[in-house]
Amino acid sequence: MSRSSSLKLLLISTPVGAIGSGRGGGVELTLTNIARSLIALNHSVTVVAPEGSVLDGIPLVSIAGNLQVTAQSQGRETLITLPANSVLGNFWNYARQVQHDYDVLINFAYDWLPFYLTPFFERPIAHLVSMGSLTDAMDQAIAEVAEQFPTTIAVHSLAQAETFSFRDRCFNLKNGFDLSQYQFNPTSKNHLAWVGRIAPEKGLEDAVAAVQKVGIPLKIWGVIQDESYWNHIQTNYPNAPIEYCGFLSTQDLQQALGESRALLMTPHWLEAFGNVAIEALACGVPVIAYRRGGPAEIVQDGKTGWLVEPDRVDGLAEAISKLDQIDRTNCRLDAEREYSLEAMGERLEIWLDRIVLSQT
Ligand code: HBI
Repeated sequence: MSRSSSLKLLLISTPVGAIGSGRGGGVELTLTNIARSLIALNHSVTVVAPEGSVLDGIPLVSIAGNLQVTAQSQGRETLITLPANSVLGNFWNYARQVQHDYDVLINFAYDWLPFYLTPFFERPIAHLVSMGSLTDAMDQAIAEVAEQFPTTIAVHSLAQAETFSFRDRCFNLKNGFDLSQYQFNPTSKNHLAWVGRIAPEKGLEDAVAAVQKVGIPLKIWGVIQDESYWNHIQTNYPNAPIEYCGFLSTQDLQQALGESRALLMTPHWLEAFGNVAIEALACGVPVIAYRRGGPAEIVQDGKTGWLVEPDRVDGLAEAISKLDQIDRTNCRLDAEREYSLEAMGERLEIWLDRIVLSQT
């Protein structure tokens, strides 16, 4: 039975950065796309986010307070911490007061507080978990919610779910994008692309080693998050045909990315999803990725790109030599079939239906 009525939804954002600042990372784009997808399905959406957030045309409640430290920079034994006057605490104090104006609250923070508070709220809280397992304290907080409210946890990939003990209670939402913002480019110039935070876990040095081997230029876009890592690459590969092209807006990035022969994805950590893989496919750009994490579930080997054994630079080089076998039209079609706002909207309806029905 599918629910025909529209829902009143309160989306509570990540506390690590204002939406539009870039400090929130992938979840800024994810929250915006989920909000747009839900509005297109005639639900009523309000977003709670740190002051300074920008969200065109979507009702926004800006909350003051001190930002949270990012979780991925910490070890498994990391203690749960909150700054004084935490924006996270202020988010959930507000949510507690207004909860009866909504049918479902959706949490986007990878932080202890919203999970701990879930049983104390009278309205259901759905949680979109944005990363794989990182710390013991967070694993326990999420597992307790998964135990007590088994329909409420969503993830971006099966590989991400696999990192948790409650893997069978994760709903695979994947992700979804406004594909009208990405122009299909049937042809390419003679260069490859790498896009992401320039930091060790992203494995840029493998892509550089591969293009040094095959002699095809590599254009690099993204924030230089780890300066010493970037310097290490330039020192170790002085003759590699690489060019750093800065950090671009979505509009400019998709224009530049679309001219590439392929996107190389070389993560050394488990990417929960890999948003940039969809952005490439939407422009008709094949993806060559390590068979690891979210990208391994996105790339259709031999059809929309090539999957390579993890950390094998020779495998990357071999995949690059086989790019002519990939039809760029298939890349765009796959993005439209599986990763459009409409396709994600269908998955959102299933997730929310189960939560609402389990309330009755
Ligand atoms: N760290 N503490 C914390 N809370 C978050 O919500 C969070 C984070 N680190 C990264 C992050 N969210 C987003 O960039 C995800 O898209 C990965």
